[in-house]
Amino acid sequence: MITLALSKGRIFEETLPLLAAAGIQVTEDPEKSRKLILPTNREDVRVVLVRATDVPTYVAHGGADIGVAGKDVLIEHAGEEGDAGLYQPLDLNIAKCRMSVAVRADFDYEAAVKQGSRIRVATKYTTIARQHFADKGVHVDLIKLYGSMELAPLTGLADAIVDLVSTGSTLKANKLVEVEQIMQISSRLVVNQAALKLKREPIRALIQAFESAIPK
Ligand code: PRT
Ligand code: MG
Repeated sequence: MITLALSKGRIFEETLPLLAAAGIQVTEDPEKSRKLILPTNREDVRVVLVRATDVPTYVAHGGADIGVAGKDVLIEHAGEEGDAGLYQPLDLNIAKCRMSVAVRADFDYEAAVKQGSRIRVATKYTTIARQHFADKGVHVDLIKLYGSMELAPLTGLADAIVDLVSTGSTLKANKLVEVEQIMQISSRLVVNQAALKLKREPIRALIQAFESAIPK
């Protein structure tokens, strides 16, 4: 049996065509079912639904053999737990967005950076943010949040946020402006290293099929 860990929503949706290329169809709709283990048309493949941030944990510890996770999630996971046991053979080029710095329109980010003042930055992505500002030589006080980062500059909790942006409409709706792009983000295939040895052939076949179907 091969167990694939996916999160509901955009990663599940955008992984479906890759699975199809491997001849795999998920036979139940996660939006309609309450099941956390979904069967497929192949008796030897099943999908487990987990939170996006839990995918690397499942795969690293063998709760799943393979999984799909955003680069953001993988960097943060490695920052907290290291990346032992996790093999990342493919960038799937799906669930694309970017990691950016955003501020209130009336906050002069460039001036604050130039003056060398301490900037208060709220984010869920503390590993990425810490590294980014360290590389720039900017002093920051990081404030860890678990959601609704946009609120932080609006309430005075922080001067800036580090968050994912795709269309930009969330920032716009909250009157925030993107002042720096830190990195492009897409989702990767992650494989449990022990499973790669023990279930070598079926996993290699999956990796190859996925690779042939990566969107341009
Ligand atoms: O939502 P939930 O709390 O359950 O979990 P999650 O946010 O971890 O999962 P999910 O499914 O939302 O995201 C899974 C992965 O998709 C992330 O790890 C990213 O790699 C990738 N991805 C791609 C995104 C986005 N695009 C994205 N736009 N993840 C989140 N967003 C959010 C962003 O945080 C912001 O709140 O969408 C908002 C901005 O979108 P725009 O279009 O308004 O700019
Ligand atoms: Mg989300």
